Amino acid sequence: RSLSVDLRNALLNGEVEPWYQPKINLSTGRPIGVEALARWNHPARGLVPPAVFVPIAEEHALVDELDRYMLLRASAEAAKWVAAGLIDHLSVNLSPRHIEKGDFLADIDLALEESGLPPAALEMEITENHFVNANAESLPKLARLAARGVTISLDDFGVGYSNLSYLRKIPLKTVKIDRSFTEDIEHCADSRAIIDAITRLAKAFGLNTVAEGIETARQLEIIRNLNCDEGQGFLFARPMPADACEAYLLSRR
Ligand code: G
Ligand code: G
Ligand code: NA
Ligand code: MN
Repeated sequence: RSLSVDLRNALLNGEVEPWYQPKINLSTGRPIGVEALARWNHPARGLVPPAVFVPIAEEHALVDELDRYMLLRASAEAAKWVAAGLIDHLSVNLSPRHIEKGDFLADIDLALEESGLPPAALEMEITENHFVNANAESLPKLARLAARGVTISLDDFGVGYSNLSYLRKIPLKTVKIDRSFTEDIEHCADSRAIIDAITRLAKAFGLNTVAEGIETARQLEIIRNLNCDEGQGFLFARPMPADACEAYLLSRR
């Protein structure tokens, strides 16, 4: 059977679940949020990575269902962490296709209502690449999202074809600097210069910055010196199931 058929069933019978990767406030060293990342435990194939099934979901118009499922489950699970003061917010990835075609505002309203998560504690991550072919309806939809108090983060920033004017047009709170810059920051002066430029630009626009993919203490030190606000990466924690994430957050409260 094809993976797309399997994925449709997987969403119904709970084979897909959100794992969570913490985001760290680099001035306090404390977790400030968690990003929900989809994991699919296929009964025959084992763990199927999102790099494989997210594109399949996008091709087969299943991504709205995947995003809705993730949004509902992650909001329900993370609402108690927010209520307990363990984190400020939950971040959920939103596929470009879902923004363009889907009724994602209704999905978000449902997730907020069912979970009791305050809108300001929900952040939607939108990949920068989306805005290459953004249709005219995306921007007003994102404005309506922001009007609800939900925040928006521009994911994978710096590697797409984005036009810097989107920093003004999209009601953003946060810019996530792509992992590829963090990866070679120790050896590549250009990557340091790019991160430096992005953090300065973000500051000028009043935006928060997150560096992705921090794996070493040295990378962390450089990123701190470049005045990045938050960090995420294997140095702090890998994505983990809800139980493990809760234990991690409790141990660092
Ligand atoms: O979790 P990594 O571990 O492998 O994720 C790979 C890619 O899949 C990332 O680009 C991530 O944004 C995307 N992804 C993970 N979970 C989701 C999800 O729930 N919805 C969408 N649209 N993309 C996701
Ligand atoms: O596109 P997005 O930023 O949502 O993708 C997140 C992806 O990055 C996930 O696949 C996650 O597992 C992965 N990731 C998170 N931290 C690190 C890290 O420190 N190193 C590497 N190599 N991957 C990471
Ligand atoms: Na993301
Ligand atoms: Mn990213």
